[in-house]
Amino acid sequence: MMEIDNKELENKFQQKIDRDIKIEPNDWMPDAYRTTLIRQISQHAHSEVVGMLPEGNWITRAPNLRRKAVLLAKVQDEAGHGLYLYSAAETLGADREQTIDDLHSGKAKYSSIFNYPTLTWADMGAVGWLVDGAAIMNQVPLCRCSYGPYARAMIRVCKEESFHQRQGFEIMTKLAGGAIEQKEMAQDALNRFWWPALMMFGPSDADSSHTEQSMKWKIKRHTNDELRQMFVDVTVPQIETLGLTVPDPDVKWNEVKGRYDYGPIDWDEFWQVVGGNGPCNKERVDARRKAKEDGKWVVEAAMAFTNKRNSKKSA
Ligand code: FAQ
Repeated sequence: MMEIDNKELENKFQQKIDRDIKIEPNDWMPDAYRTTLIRQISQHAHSEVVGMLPEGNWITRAPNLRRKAVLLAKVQDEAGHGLYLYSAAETLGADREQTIDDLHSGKAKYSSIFNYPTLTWADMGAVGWLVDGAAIMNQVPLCRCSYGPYARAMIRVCKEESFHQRQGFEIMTKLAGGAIEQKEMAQDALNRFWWPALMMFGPSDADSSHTEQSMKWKIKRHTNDELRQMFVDVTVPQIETLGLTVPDPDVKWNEVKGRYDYGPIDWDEFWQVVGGNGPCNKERVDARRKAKEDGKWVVEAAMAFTNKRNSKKSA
């Protein structure tokens, strides 16, 4: 009997998805839909928060006050994105503390891209342009995700990411049009971030364990490879506009398919980084753990203050 009820609920649920009706926190949903969303949204939240580290590294070293103010604002935006996303995961019943502990214990994933170091100022340009550019490509379709709170959070996030992408492109434009040394710095940053940016979209469709089901549930609207291709198609002409060289000799316009072909991705490197063995994985997780430790007294003080106020109120 129970099984028949569940089947019926599942059918109704899928019909709603097929009719593009949003699923809201109190609506019935299959356990696996809830689990998938908690997984994806919390990984996304962690990515935003860990993503503050490679750029935070440059706030004190930005070349002038204007650059410093812009970078500071961008990094603060990422913190905000993390907060919306942790809240969205909470609407599904996730416990925020547990979610964050999972990041700190190395159990939870976050985007591979943030395990690469940011070595020069040009990396701030490359991260804004390529990493935020890839993030937008992936997140604009998430504004139409079937889960209401996630979709609505994405609308604001995408507006901000679009500002981030432009500030990165502006840095690259300045450097690419500057002295020879500056242009070389821009090219070097592009060389180092190009392949990791392509990997951000996730494994190839053949190796993506979640895509098929997530597409049926309209959590994902495109496959990883489709989004990666769209990114290559918009970014290659931008590289040409900057007067830089695409760091892949196989990139070539394919007249028949109406898109760029590109060379093979080093999936071994991707899985190594996802598995915790990238250049900065340890440093990133250690930094987040330390931030929690160092901020403990603030949380304790805030809790003590709230408790005191509540007991006064009830007295
Ligand atoms: N890194 O079956 P799929 C940003 C894992 S935000 C690490 O294809 P799915 C803003 C995946 O979790 C960037 N792990 O998985 C910013 C799964 O493992 P699991 C983050 C990855 O979920 C800019 C396994 O591989 N954006 O940049 C990665 O269907 C600048 C199999 O993969 C989001 O999180 C990866 N790149 O598709 C901040 C967007 N790719 O969980 C600061 C939301 C895959 O089974 C500065 N997320 N894996 O153990 C998504 O759209 C999807 O989750 C994908 C992966 C597309 C990332």
